[in-house]
Amino acid sequence: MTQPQSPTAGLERLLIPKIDHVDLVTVKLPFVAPFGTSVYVWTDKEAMLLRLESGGVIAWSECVSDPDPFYFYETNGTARHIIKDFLLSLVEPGMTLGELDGRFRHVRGHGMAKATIENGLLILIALQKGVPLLELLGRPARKIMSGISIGLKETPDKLLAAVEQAVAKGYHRVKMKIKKGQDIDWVRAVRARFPGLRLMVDANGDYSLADTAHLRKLDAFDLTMIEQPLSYSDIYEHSLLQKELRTAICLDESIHSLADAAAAIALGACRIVNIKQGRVGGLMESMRIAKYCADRGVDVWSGGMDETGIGRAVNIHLQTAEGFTLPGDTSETSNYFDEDIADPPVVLGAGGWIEIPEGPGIGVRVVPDRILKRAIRWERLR
Ligand code: OSB
Ligand code: MG
Repeated sequence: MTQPQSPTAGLERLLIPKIDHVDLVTVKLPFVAPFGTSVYVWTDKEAMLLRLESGGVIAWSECVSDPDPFYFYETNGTARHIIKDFLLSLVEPGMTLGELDGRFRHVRGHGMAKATIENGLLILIALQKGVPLLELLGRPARKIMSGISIGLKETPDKLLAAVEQAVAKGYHRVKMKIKKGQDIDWVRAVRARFPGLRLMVDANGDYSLADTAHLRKLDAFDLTMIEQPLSYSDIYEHSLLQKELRTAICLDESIHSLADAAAAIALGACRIVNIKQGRVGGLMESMRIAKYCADRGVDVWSGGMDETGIGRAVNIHLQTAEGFTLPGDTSETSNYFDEDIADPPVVLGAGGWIEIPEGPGIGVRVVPDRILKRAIRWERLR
């Protein structure tokens, strides 16, 4: 039997160019409205950006961590520390991305920090070759499905209004956040108003196994999935819960690597996987997970971290990879920002589809004036 081709074999052979300058630039962008989960409410996006300069070519990548550890253990502070003090010195010109991947494995965890560098290098190499990122990834261009994540609202009416607006725009699916005490009745209200809508919920780990009977009530609403109902760090208890639910469980927070995804699938802890490229350590591990899932009939979609236009574009390119079968958390830029740091913004086209930004690299242009306007910290590392 021949070994199935790894989806990242070609990428692992790419050579790292000489890097002339490395900067970390933190920008702060106000959200158009607060974004609430069961854990925390964010009112702005504080994004740490990596700027790589090589032979006059400039590549930007985005670290998807928040300033706080309320979604994930990594923060902008830990990512800065790991990038500055451990990862950057491992990057040497002339070595392959596969070798770098091997070196990065000596640093335990901290996938968001690793992804920032790996993605930055991939974008840089794509720019230097003059090809779109997806072409470097070996993927054909295609339109991407859209999806919106609606945060917790103060009243059911406000939730219904937000869903109404999303449906009117043509989003392919709607995700609503839930938490204990703000779940069954709220989902029932949305489902009653939008019977045919592709609808899912995300609990961000708010429940425990003691809530099994309560969560089973969600089976009545024909949801495409329930995302991360139990603890952010659990896989095993999700396997017990999945046996009690008709609705598919999707894991988000619990999946940090291909090994985690394999364990979750083997245990029957989920039937769907949310891949956030940053949480799993970058584009290459994302492609490995997506292929692994595709080979086993497990659906995969791209999550989002309410990224600026840089991270948003990376997620769009990633979704051309094999295995991304479901609409992700890829919404219009205007869902989060009045003015982003990159152009053009993401907009839904006809039928709710999203076009891949054209041109070399991620296809969006980082606007220097907007970076300067939004920067709260600028640090030259090399
Ligand atoms: O749980 O998927 C999540 C945003 C921040 C942290 C965690 C999550 C989210 C989202 C929004 O749901 C996704 C997006 O629109 O980018
Ligand atoms: Mg989630």
